[in-house]
Amino acid sequence: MLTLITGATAGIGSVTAEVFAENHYDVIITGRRNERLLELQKSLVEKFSVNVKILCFDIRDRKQVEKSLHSLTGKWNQIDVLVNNAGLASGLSHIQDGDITDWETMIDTNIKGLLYVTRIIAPGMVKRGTGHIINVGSIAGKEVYEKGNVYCATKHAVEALSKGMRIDLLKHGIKVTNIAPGMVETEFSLVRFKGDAERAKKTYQGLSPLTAADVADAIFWCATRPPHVNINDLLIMPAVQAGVHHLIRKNQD
Ligand code: NDP
Ligand code: 8X3
Repeated sequence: MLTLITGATAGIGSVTAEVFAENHYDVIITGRRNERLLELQKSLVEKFSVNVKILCFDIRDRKQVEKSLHSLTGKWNQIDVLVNNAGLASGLSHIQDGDITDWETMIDTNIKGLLYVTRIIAPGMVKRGTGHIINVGSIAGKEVYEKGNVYCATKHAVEALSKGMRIDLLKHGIKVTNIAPGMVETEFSLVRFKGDAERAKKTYQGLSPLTAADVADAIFWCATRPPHVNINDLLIMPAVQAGVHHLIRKNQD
């Protein structure tokens, strides 16, 4: 069995690659940071004796995505599970103050990048009449919060695309799952706040957020249901979070 995971250089994607490898799947890992991909490849091969292929590309760049994914041949081109995980939030601003470059980065990564990858991988699944696409959405795809405007819009788009893909691919025997996590402690906030570690740390202070391992576990569980079962949509939250507006911190009333 073979799984392709986008955004495997950090956080949810990195641990997801590990969980699939631990369960004897070969994996294709992608991201822009080649050194991290090399480190992960080495560790997965040593620990689990699986085959690991690296594809280093910027998911926003359609030509790079096409060149990388079209380089897959033979058994590497028979992808059973595609985990569309690469994504980010960039900035946190009221709409009237938003940085248009941030908006474009989020739209290009979270929506267009996911589409570029899917457009190349889905036809092979259709041809083989089997496959599973797992899109990493978010609670931000179900609710909207102050200053989250464009990030939330991209994750609403992921949710709509998951629904659309599921309908279009139904007759081809391909499963489509939308995974929607609440707060997960990864590099997400460091990226959102552009390297401001103090601000990123504050996001998780006084609470137990989800870990990347919690989400990876949920992704793997969805991918391993019996053939007649599909998990359409899985909302996974830290126990201290009821929604984007309801979060209990230890130092709060
Ligand atoms: P991380 O920042 O830890 O990981 C993000 C991954 O996405 C990295 O591997 C990064 O790789 C990759 N990525 C980002 N931009 C690009 C790009 N232009 N080209 C290729 N790869 C890219 O964050 P998370 O693990 O938390 O995020 C993973 C997914 O989970 C995202 O879609 C996020 O929106 C979603 N999510 C996160 C939540 C959270 O609270 N953390 C909650 C709900 C959903 P590299 O930089 O090497 O390119
Ligand atoms: C990430 C979760 O609530 O920070 O998708 O938007 S949130």
